[in-house]
Amino acid sequence: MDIAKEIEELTNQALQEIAALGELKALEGWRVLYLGKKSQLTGLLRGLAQLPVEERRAAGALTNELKRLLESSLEEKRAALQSAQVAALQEQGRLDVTLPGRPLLQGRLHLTTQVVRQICDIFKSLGFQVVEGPEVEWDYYNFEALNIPKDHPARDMWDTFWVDYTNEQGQRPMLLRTHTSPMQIRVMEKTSPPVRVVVPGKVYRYEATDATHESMFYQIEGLAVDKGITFADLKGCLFEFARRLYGPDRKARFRCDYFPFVEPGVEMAIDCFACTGAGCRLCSNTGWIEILGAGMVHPDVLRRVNYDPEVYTGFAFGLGVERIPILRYGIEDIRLFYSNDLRFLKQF
Ligand code: YSA
Repeated sequence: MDIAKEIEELTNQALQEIAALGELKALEGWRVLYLGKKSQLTGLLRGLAQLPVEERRAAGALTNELKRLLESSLEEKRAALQSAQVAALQEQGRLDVTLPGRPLLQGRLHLTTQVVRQICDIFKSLGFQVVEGPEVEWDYYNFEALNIPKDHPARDMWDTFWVDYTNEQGQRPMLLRTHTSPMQIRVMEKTSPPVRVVVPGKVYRYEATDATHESMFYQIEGLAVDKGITFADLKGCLFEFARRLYGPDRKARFRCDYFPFVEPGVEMAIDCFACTGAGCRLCSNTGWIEILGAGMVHPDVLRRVNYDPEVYTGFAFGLGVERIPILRYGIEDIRLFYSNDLRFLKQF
């Protein structure tokens, strides 16, 4: 049959049928029949390639026009049937368009992410850059380069998940990083001073969990190295950080502490939120809550990354992230953070 004739007949037939349809379900049948993969229209489109060149252009234009017509008729009919359906439901009183819609569940940032961002923003405003590093780490970066050689008693401070790593050269000790401090070495190896970075990330400890200890938690490391950095800069920077995080009314203090990669080392504490220094269960009756470890970068650590300790000095610190919201909101168990209980997570 002449293709123009065939298209004309098909158009008339399709339009007559669609005009007679009264239900959305039947409309789907019409769509399959006239626009589906096995429809006459699809056959016509496929057949175009076999037509002689002189006929192909005109036949192609007619077939595409038919396709557009069928598609627009389908959309128009669908809209008309849908409004008729709504009107009928309203008529019967089964559709109350004044009812409020069902709210869509909205996701939110995890509490830890919120706090990490807040802390990083404070340090960014103090001139620090945010960088990240690997969670599976070499023994060298996690311990050796930080003045903690094998059999050093300080290794007991960080119970470790070891990972066996073997290649053609043999076995090399790998681990899940126990703190973010290895990034101090990685950053200094790659950068010349001045350095000012903070490093947020997960760390892992092979220890029993309890209300204040998780085997996976977050730390934020800080490192600043330059000419003429002194302990006063460390104190000024961290006290300013505490002031911005907790407000001007909180007190902060430093006390001596030991970490093999700093000299001198300190712990920083702030006065207890719950008792404002008087002593309570939360602060074990001390009136103070430790939030981070810090110190002046040890000269041997600087030498190991080819920084001359006669020219450059620096400070570093590492804080436990969960401890900040635990104290702020009085959260009683750190294990709530990562047990995926929406009743807990939705509160923040
Ligand atoms: C010290 C000096 C520096 O120059 C730089 C960094 C540091 C910190 C050191 N790398 C470190 O990890 N010290 S720490 O073992 O005392 O941990 C730091 C903080 O992590 C603690 O103050 C505590 O808030 C948190 N933390 C430790 N073990 C934890 C934990 N949080 C949850 N669960 C655990 N199991």
